[in-house]
Amino acid sequence: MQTSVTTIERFILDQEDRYPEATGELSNLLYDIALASKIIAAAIRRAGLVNILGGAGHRNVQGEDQQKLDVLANEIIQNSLKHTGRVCVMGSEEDDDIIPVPPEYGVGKYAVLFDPLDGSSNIDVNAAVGTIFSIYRRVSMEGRGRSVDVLQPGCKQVAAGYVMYGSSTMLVYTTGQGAHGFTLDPTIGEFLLSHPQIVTPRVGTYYSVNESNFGRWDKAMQHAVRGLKGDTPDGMKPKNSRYIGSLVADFHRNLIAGGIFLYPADTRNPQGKLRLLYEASPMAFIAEQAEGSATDGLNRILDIVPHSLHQRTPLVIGSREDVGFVADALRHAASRSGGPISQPVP
Ligand code: FDP
Repeated sequence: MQTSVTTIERFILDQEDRYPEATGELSNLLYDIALASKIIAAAIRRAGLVNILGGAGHRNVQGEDQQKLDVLANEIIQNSLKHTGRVCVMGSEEDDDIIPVPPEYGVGKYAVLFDPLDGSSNIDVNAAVGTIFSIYRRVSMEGRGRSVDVLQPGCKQVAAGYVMYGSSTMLVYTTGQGAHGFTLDPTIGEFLLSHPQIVTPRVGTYYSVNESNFGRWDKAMQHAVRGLKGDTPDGMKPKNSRYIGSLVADFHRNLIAGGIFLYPADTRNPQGKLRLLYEASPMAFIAEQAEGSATDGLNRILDIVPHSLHQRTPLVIGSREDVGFVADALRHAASRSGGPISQPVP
């Protein structure tokens, strides 16, 4: 039996020690989120038993059916954060507007955004789902938090992470000092350091995309994806296809094994499907910290300045050379046609 392990608490505190000016607030906030994710993990494990699967009977702001676990996970995270005095405002993929901290609680210097249960269409089939979070330092000078505190480009994130509820529960986070992964040991209820300083391969093995949308992409994107499969003269060594349809699970596999995940714009989703603030930006921060990269096809995700809370973006993320290959293919196509890039096929 191993007698020396690194818990997430110890790891976060060790990292904080490198910054003598740190107050410990961010560390505690990360720990609050880790605790919330353990409660969500426990709820997911019990889901099949306590019959809480299925739609909760109303639609969320994206027009999607809400699953009961989405609602539960959303509540769990908000309840774990609102009373701490560390947060000034929250934003959730499940809520239309920013979520103020209730007046009876104090506010702190951080704005937290989260997708409480991403990939929720997978819940009923027992496939992996996840929680994604993103933390910004507030920019408003006083009072309670406002929209301006959450509408910040991804490069301003102070921390981001995700929790994957799979065959085991894993938490991966970054504060800008590399990306680190922890696995929940259910016997002691602690996240233990299992993947320190993750570095994703420069060239990946996998490509992950919903290819049933192929006919809805523009020609340039079609060419790029064919290239990933090695089907074009300018293409790469063919990659293997893997697509779960759960961003956290698809991203995590590619992060560890190497690969590229794409959710391009298409005729049904002209701005892309995924949300900039809840999905793309936090994943992009982690990808870059693991030496990968993330674009909307051409532009760095972390540089996009959001104009609305639920803004969507195309996303191309993963191994650096693969993401670069797609950008090159899109640029070439644009220069050949002389037209704009990434316009969906009419
Ligand atoms: P879901 O709709 O199940 O919540 O943005 C949500 C998301 O899942 C991502 O997790 C996933 O990568 C993507 O949508 C899957 O979309 P498609 O079903 O259109 O492939």
